[in-house]
Amino acid sequence: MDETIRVGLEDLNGLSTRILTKSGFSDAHAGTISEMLSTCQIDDCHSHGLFRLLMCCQTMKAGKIDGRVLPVVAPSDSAIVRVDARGGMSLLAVAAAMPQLIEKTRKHGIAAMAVNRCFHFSALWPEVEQLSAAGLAGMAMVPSHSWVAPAGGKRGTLGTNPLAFSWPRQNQTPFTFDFATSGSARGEIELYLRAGKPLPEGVAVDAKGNPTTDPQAALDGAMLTFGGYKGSALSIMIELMAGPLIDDLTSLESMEFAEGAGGAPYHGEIILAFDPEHFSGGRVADNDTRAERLFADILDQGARLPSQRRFEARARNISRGYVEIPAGLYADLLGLLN
Ligand code: NDP
Ligand code: PYC
Repeated sequence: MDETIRVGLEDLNGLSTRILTKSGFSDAHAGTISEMLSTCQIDDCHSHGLFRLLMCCQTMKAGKIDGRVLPVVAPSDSAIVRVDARGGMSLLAVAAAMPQLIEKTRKHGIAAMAVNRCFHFSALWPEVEQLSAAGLAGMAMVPSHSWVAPAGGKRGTLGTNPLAFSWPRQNQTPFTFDFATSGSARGEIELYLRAGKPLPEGVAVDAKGNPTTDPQAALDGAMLTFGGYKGSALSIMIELMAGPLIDDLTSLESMEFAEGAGGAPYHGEIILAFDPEHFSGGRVADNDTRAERLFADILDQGARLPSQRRFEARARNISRGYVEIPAGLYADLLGLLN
């Protein structure tokens, strides 16, 4: 990393909250957003840590979000909990519905949360890890804006569409992955732009459809899905599952809704949860042993599990008591307080 500034862990939430409340978010929204940003920053998830304060403030400036609205969780006897974010940021809505999702999953074995009408800027792993912390397996997905070309195309139709999964493990960190179905998150490309560095090959094409490693040309052109037609199909699935399935917008529609204003996309989110107790016929301990054998065989050959880097970063940052962020970003964040 270039020149960096140390931010003490005890200052992380306060800095974010001050910026968010100044920008117009209520204490409740600022609290859940700050918690998410600090959690990501402590794990060195730079594209969705403090950097995303810029997007949150841009979203407020764009004028379509309600920074003070409270979400409404619909009453339901079924395995589906629906929460209407009512045009606010997603996180307060997810927090309001998460206890019901856990309760319904324990009751039915499988349950889902559909979040509607939310602005969305965040990483998904902290949400699925709430499920694995409760002993459940969880998946989450969202569309975004139509920045990503489908395999074989050269025009943005799909979102960067992250998919996250978390599996509970006894007495240790869960097995979790969380990735964009584009070659990288758009936030990552923005970080390359800020650092003045070229992108890896194969992530984007320019506005004429030619491969590019220039971050600005990539942002002006179209991003590509990971894994060719396979990532493209996964991305389309996410559009459908977190869009039409739950009566919410696709990335194309989110982009139209924005009318060229910056900030976070506006759409829905789906979170699915599974209770191993129900699915394994009560043989959770035996099956955990078999899952652990799988993980051990991966590690035994020198491969790493997803999230291992993140858990190591968390341990390091917690033990030293601070995170490091680029000095340029820190200056931009302080600028948001003026
Ligand atoms: P990365 O490519 O950085 O990482 C994706 C996942 O792969 C992580 O779980 C990572 O673990 C794991 N991983 C990376 N390298 C290896 C390896 N060598 N072996 C095994 N596992 C590995 O993520 P993205 O840039 O695609 O996404 C970053 C974040 O952006 C995500 O949290 C996502 O939710 C968020 N995002 C949000 C969007 C939104 O609309 N809200 C849109 C797009 C992305 P580790 O962390 O330990 O490296
Ligand atoms: O990094 O692709 C991204 C992203 C989109 C919305 C929030 N993050």
